[in-house]
Amino acid sequence: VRLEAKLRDALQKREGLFVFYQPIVAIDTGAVIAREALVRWYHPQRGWVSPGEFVPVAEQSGLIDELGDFVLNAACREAVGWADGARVAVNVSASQFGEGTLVSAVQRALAETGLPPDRLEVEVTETALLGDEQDVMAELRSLRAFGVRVALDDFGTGYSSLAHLRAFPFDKIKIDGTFVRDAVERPDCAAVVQAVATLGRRLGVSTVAEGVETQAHLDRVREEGCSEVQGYLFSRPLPNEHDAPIVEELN
Ligand code: G
Ligand code: G
Ligand code: MN
Ligand code: NA
Repeated sequence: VRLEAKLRDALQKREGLFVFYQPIVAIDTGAVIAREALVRWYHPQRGWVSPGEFVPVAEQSGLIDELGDFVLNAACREAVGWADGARVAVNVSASQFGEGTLVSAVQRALAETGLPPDRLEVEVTETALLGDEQDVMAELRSLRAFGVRVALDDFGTGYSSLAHLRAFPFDKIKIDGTFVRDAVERPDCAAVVQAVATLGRRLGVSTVAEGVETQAHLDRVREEGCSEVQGYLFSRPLPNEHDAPIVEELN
C-alpha cells in the first residue's frame, strides 16, 4: 500500500518516472529495427525501484492504465524524433485489456504525437490472452486494423500455446531470454529456439531472440535461424538524450 501511494504520487506529479529504450537489431544487417520502451522509476527515498516490483503494484491497484498512458505517450513522442525511423515497442499488461480503453489510448497517443501507426509495436504476453481471450483478441485485432504491430512477448515461458499463434496474426514472436542463454550449452534449449524460429519463418513472422548477452549467444541464435536480436551485447536499456543528464545525476 505504501509503494502504491508513492507510485500514485509519482504519476500525479510526473516525477521520477522515465522511459528507457533498448535496441532490437536485425541479425543479418545489424540495423536497429525497433527500440523497446522500458519504464523506470526513481523515488527520492527508495532510489531506483525495479519495474518487476512496481508494475505488478500498478496492475493490482488500477494505476496501470495511467502508467501505461505515460509510457505510451512518451514512447510515441520520442520515436517521432528518431532519425533512423526505427519502430518503438511498448509493453502492455494483461490488466490494460478488457475495457476497450487500450485501443482509444493508443489512437490518442498516435494522433497527439503524429507517430505513424506502423512505427508502433505493442508487446503482449500470453498471460494477457488467458483472461477473456476473445475480447483481448478483438482489441488486438482493432489495433492491427489501423496498422499497429503486435508482438507476442516472453514466448516459451508461462502458457505458450500454438493455439494462440493460430488464432491471432502476431507480427513478431519474442523468444524469452532464458531459452536463448541456455541454448549455448543445452541442446534441448537450442532445439526450442530453432523450432520457434522455423515456426516464425513458416508463419511469415519475425522472431526476436531476447537476452543476447554474449557473442556465443548471438552465434547460436543466428545458427538456429532467429531474425532479430535484443540484449546487453548490443545495449542495455538507456535513457533518451533529454533524460540522460538527469539520470546520470540520480545514479
Ligand atoms: O526492464 P526490466 O527487465 O527491468 O523489466 C522488468 C519487467 O517489467 C519486464 O517483464 C517488462 O516487460 C516489464 N515492463 C517494463 N516496462 C513496462 C511497461 O511500460 N509496461 C508494462 N506493462 N510492463 C513493463
Ligand atoms: O519481459 P520483457 O521481455 O518485456 O522485458 C525485457 C527485460 O529483459 C527487461 O527487464 C530488460 O531490462 C531485460 N533485458 C534486456 N536485455 C537483457 C539481457 O541481455 N540479459 C538480461 N538478463 N536481461 C535483459
Ligand atoms: Mn517486452
Ligand atoms: Na520478453
